Amino acid sequence: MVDTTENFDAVVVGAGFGGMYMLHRLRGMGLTVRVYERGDGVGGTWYWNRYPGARCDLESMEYSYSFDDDLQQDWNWSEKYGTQPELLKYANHVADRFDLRRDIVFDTKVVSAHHDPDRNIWTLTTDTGGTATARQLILATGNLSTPQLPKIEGIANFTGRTFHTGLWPREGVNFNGRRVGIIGTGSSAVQAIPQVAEQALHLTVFQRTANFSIPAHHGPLDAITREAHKEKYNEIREAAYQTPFGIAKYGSPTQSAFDVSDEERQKTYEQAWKTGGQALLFCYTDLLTSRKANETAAEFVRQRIRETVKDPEVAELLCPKDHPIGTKRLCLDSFYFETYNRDNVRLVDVKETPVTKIDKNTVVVGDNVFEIDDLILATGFDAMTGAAKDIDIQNGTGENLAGHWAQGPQTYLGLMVAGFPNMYLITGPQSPGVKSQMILSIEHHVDLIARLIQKLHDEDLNSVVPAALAQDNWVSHNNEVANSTLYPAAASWYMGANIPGKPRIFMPYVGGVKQYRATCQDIIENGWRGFEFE
Ligand code: N01
Repeated sequence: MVDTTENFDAVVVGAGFGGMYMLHRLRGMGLTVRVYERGDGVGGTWYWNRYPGARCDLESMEYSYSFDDDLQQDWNWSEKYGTQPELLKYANHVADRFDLRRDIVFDTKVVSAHHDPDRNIWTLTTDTGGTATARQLILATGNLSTPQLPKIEGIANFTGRTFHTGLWPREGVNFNGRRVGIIGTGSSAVQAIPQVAEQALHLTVFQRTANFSIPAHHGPLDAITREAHKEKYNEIREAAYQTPFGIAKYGSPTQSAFDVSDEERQKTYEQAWKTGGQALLFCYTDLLTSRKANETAAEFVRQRIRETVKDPEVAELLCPKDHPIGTKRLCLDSFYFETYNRDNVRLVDVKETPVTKIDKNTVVVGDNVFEIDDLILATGFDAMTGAAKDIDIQNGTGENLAGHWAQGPQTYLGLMVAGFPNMYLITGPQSPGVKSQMILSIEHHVDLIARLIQKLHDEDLNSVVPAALAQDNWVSHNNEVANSTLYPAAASWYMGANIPGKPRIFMPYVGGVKQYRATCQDIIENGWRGFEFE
């Protein structure tokens, strides 16, 4: 039989923003690289999440690549927050500009990756029957890329159309004249609901947990603002590295919510509300560490909800009361709460009585039956670990990644996993990734991975792997940092709480981008402390 195995220096799984830049970077080092992508195009999150209203919750001038100055100078964002179509256009522009597609195999899912410790080689198989080997394996599989479909009795018998926000049809969906039901009120739903309500005959929103949301105050990006930003682009990027979340616009606050009078605090929140976006969370130092401080911001937002929503009962249902503000991803919206004033929108609380079953064309909640034509599942993702665990990753010495992570993810710096040599994660669990400007964190990890691989090459080394102790210490540190904040108080996807049976461990690193980068730098200056080279 002819061996059709293809051999590369490195294989990258995923052609989102992480995989694309990794490919570019490794190619620049003279390596042969193969990227596998399950979609038929680049863009990752922005390829899959095409639901109406999908846009980034970070401003486009910041949420973009910084690695190439010509790219950031040439590209013109047209809106304050990048829309999904514009972000996808940008991803395609980058792919064309750097001629990335010739090394990407689309429509192909990596099924397994097995390491051979004797040859120090990874062998990958794909769902199209392909096999490839590589010394280096990079998982650029994304943090929110494994859609979570709720296990509701009878859901398979639904006779209408069903859509998950993270698997939205490329051709779009027309809801004209349709009775639509949407399950979920997270960031995706908060963006989709106002748009679907505009089109549909009727929209029923099934809400389990009310969510905090802040107006985005979205709008066009004028040329003067854009050019002024571009003039200072490098300065602004540098400033972002010194902030908690890698966003130049949101520096570290300097005072406690109780260092100021009630009136002053109210004024500050009002200003943040007018600014929109995540600004509110950056008003005071203790909003994410003190329940009492947090409550001042939470109550401010609840008051805005009560002012906006005309029906007091509906308003009260929409007021989040079971988690501190910011401990679930703070949503950004355009007229979300206003949408509940429409005659064709109904809010159904499914906290006390969950969705009991779905049958033919109905959603049943206890004794209440709701007739719908279309069902939107805005039910989120098996976040941070789902995509990597979906691949059968074996290290050749008796361990697989899913088993290694059975009690929750364990990594060193969110970058590598003990026992899995030459396998790298881009913005993996226990890195700032999802708690930062993602592209900034992606670029940081890609650069670290490139430096590690370069070191192997320069020093004629076979492999790198984190020491088990270094990993244990990092995991403990991650947990300590998280436990010193309010984040674990919410049943969020950060905690794995949205997936039945998933271990409840706070997954992202919340010590901040500035601290994380300083730690990485210190590790490098100390001979890549915690990494073992062979
Ligand atoms: O998913 P989610 P998402 N019955 O997990 C509910 C990023 N993002 O796709 O909270 C009833 O947040 C669930 O209820 P509960 C962003 O980081 C960014 O909206 O578990 N309800 C929740 O309301 C975001 O955080 C952008 O009680 C059920 C919802 O479904 C992340 O992606 C835009 C249920 C899931 O919310 C994920 O957001 C979009 C059930 N059986 C997304 N199962 C921007 O950049 C689940 N739910 C703006």
